[in-house]
Amino acid sequence: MLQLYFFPMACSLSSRIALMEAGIEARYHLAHIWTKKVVDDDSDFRSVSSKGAVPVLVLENGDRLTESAAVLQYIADLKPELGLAPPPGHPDRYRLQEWLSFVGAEIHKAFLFPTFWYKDDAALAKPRARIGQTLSIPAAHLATREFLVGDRFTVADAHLTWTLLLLRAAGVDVAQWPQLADYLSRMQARPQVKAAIGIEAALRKTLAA
Ligand SMILES: N[C@@H](CCC(=O)N[C@@H](CS)C(=O)NCC(=O)O)C(=O)O
Repeated sequence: MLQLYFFPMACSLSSRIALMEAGIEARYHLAHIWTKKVVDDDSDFRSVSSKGAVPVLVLENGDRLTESAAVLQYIADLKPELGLAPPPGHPDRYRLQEWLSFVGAEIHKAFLFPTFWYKDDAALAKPRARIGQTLSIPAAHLATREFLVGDRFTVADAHLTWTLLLLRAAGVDVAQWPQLADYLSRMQARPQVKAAIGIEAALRKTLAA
């Protein structure tokens, strides 16, 4: 069985959404990203991945895969019939990778990561000034489309949904972009997306308490 190391409401939520949308059972291990402890057994998360970051997907053969873009495509390719990623070689596969890179680099690492990890107003001035311009890109794209790639839900939607969920806590009101707000509502209405968020939001509250 696949295993996913995750931290509730962190970027590994996209991988949980992908697994649940694919109907793939997995064992989930909560890895605390600040203490670097695996909560199951208090072991050192860095011995699972030297990056000390979620997601880590442990494959059936024991190999460990990191980086959301790779993990998400791996999960999608386990169930090609569901179309969670366009097939390798299809022109839309590159569109999927384009969006996974954009979400991972331009929204996650350029804005969410420094906001939650550094909390330093001076250091955050430039990321804050830039995030509106960044979000206007998917907003314009989604003005005429239901999903980021093609005409169905893909793992790129799982990843964008996660970032949009966190923006409010990072001080950005997604309602400024009605297309993004509508898109987020549509994504949150998907039963598996809603269930995945419900599980992680509840776990996150337990941790904060
Ligand atoms: N490039 C990686 C970034 C992973 C990442 O930054 N994960 C965060 C949670 S959202 C984390 O575990 N951070 C802990 C750390 O960097 O020490 C990806 O896209 O998966």
